[in-house]
Amino acid sequence: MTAPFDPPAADAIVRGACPHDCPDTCALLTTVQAGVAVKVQGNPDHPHTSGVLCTKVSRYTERTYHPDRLLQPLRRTGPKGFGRFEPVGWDEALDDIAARLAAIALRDPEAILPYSYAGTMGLVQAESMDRRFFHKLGASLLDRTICASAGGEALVQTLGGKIGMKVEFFAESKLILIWGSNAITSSLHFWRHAQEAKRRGARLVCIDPRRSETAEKCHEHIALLPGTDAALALALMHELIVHDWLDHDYIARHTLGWEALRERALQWTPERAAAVCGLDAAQIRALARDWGTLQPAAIRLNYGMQRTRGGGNAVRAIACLPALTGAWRHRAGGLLLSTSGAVPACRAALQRPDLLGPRRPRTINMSTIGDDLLHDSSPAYGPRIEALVVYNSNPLAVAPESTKVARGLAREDLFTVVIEHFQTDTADYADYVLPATTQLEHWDVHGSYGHTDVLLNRPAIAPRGEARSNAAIFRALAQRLGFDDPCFLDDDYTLCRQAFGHDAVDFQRLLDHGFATLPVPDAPFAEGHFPTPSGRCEFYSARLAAQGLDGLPDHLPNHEPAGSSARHPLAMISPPARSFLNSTFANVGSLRAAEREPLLEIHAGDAGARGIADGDWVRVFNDRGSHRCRARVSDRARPGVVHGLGIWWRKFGADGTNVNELTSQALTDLGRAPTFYDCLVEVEKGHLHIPPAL
Ligand SMILES: Nc1nc2c(c(=O)[nH]1)N[C@H]1C(S)=C(S)[C@@H](COP(=O)(O)OP(=O)(O)OC[C@H]3O[C@@H](n4cnc5c(=O)[nH]c(N)nc54)[C@H](O)[C@@H]3O)O[C@H]1N2
Ligand SMILES: Nc1nc2c(c(=O)[nH]1)N[C@H]1C(S)=C(S)[C@@H](COP(=O)(O)OP(=O)(O)OC[C@H]3O[C@@H](n4cnc5c(=O)[nH]c(N)nc54)[C@H](O)[C@@H]3O)O[C@H]1N2
Ligand code: SF4
Ligand SMILES: [Mo]
Repeated sequence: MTAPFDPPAADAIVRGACPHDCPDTCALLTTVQAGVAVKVQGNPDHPHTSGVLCTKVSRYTERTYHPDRLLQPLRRTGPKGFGRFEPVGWDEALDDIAARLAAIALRDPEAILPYSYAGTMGLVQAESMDRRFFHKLGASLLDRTICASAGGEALVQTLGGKIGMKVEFFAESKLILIWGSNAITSSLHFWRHAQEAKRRGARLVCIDPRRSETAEKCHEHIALLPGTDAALALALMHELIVHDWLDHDYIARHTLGWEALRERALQWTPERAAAVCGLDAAQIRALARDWGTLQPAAIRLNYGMQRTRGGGNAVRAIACLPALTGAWRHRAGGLLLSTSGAVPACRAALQRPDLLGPRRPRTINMSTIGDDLLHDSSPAYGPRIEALVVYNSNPLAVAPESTKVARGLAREDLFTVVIEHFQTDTADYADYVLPATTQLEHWDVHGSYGHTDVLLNRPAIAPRGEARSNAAIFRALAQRLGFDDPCFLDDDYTLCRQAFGHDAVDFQRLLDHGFATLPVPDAPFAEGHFPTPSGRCEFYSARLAAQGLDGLPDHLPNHEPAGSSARHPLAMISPPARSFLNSTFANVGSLRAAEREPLLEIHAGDAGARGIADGDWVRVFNDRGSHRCRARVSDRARPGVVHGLGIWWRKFGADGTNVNELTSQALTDLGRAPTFYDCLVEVEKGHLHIPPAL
């Protein structure tokens, strides 16, 4: 089926969806004049968006018409990493890429690795034709763990799925714990509901090592040490038990493993947790009293707190709290980490894993791409990676331990294709760079992980230059490799129509309005009905126990616990800078100007002890690497913890690095996820270097 129409010929306002990896998934309205997008705004008809976009996406035309947009295919002419390329025609590029991939596939298709994440979250441009292509090829599979899999796995084990409160009902809560999330930065529309609750008298508490923009606007800030959240949650349970702030009826009817959890929690006095978390026991007691006595009480948990070794266990422990007090009985009570489980996506139809046939390729974890690119062939490992096809991601900037990623990408025997909007750090290492369309130029459909609507994105303008959509590029490669299954002919619009079950989403409604609301209950667990094997909130997980893991949540100390190394005494976390979205937008002038330069926030005591003054250049280092940036002496940092705000492109950094030079490839307890915020460093005053690019 072909698209009912192309981008509008006349002036128009076109409905779309924000493609970015952000829980808010806003509905967009793009104003087009004479084929040019002149303005991108929030759709006022979409309740979650309410006509409001974040600063980043309000500047979307600046990104789309950026003078550095990639507009034609490029072939490398200089050494890898130097970013020297020449233009080449699409046919020539695609023919050569297809021939190179075919030759490798003939020897062993598992030597080919796709590498993608959520540059766009659209179901079509992120996980449809690309997956069909790699399934048919028999390439290695990619374990997409870089963001959310520790918390996601924990939620599935405890509640049974990635479901939770509806975000709009936070406005009715009386107590909101914002736990491991800088909501003002990363989920603005949730924050609007929290503000509404505050106006109605709710108490807001932020649990975060950093005094973030959000923490300073809450009634209370609990600045625990990174990776100690499970200890805090267990001590809260201790207090709920001791004071009998429990909903015994809810516990008896809707939970599993209460006696065992009770015994575990009773070992966690506030004093014990306070010592682990670097807090006052009184602060923990007061928080427990709030949670035990105020209703409706809600937790906005977010992914920031699961990026340490015990991140999965921490989410398990926190996810037990609403069941203990019966918070789920209210629609304004409970917990929200992700709503993605409610999206009725037909992934098998889009991705066609059946194209693998009987083959079962190995799976490579994207979070250890540094090690994997340097791994030799072996019977246990399989073949050395010979070809890497990167799209919707910038691994050199965002994956941990970037020295290794850079060494891997620099391998002369690695064939690398990068499909991108811009010449990113990763693209500098490509053999071919292919220009991709942006959200204003292609069709797509979107679910959300922060609300329960689905959205359609129509193209507002024609593709700029010679850009093609991801799906179109993989269609063209499939054709060259002779993949003749009819599914390789599906165009982008047809893929949109295949994305949702017809019963679940009325596609005509999406065409007419741009969004549709899913039929999800207001209070999902008011009467239990958890989608776990037992139908209960599983404090104790037999599934985890069967894997040889602890069936109960516990505090697992960091791989690199604060205070455990004399050489690297400071714990570093690297949460996002407000004006960037991961590494996206780091090259948009106005947004980069707002962030100015890579920064390290450091407490006055830690700075003073090292002779560092505000604004000094510093070197942050550990055994994995070294990164130069500007010190900001600030009470946003607590003693012993520093913050390297991310994620800058390395090439904009003072010495061609970013914070991921320091982070490690060690993984979390559950979900095989990275531990970006479990990282010890030392900081010294830097003497040299005037940054060239600033
Ligand atoms: N502007 C902007 N918005 C974004 C993004 C962005 O890069 N920029 N990224 C998007 C993406 S990909 C994601 S996954 C989401 C992430 O969104 P969230 O999961 O809400 O996380 P962040 O806003 O990154 O905030 C994480 C917070 O966790 C804190 N933190 C660090 N370690 C710990 C810890 O051990 N315990 C606790 N309790 N807190 C800790 C950090 O200081 C930080 O304030 O945001 C999305 N939205
Ligand atoms: N130190 C540290 N590292 C982190 C984090 C952290 O907090 N600290 N956060 C982690 C998290 S939560 C995440 S989700 C990852 C994010 O990692 P990535 O998913 O790699 O995110 P981005 O850096 O935004 O890179 C996305 C790229 O996709 C491109 N893109 C966008 N749309 C399209 C399209 O339609 N087609 C193609 N071909 N390309 C497109 C963009 O131009 C951009 O360069 O980073 C992780 N890395
Ligand atoms: S990045 Fe998030 S807040 Fe900004 S427009 Fe997109 S969905 Fe909305
Ligand atoms: Mo993420």
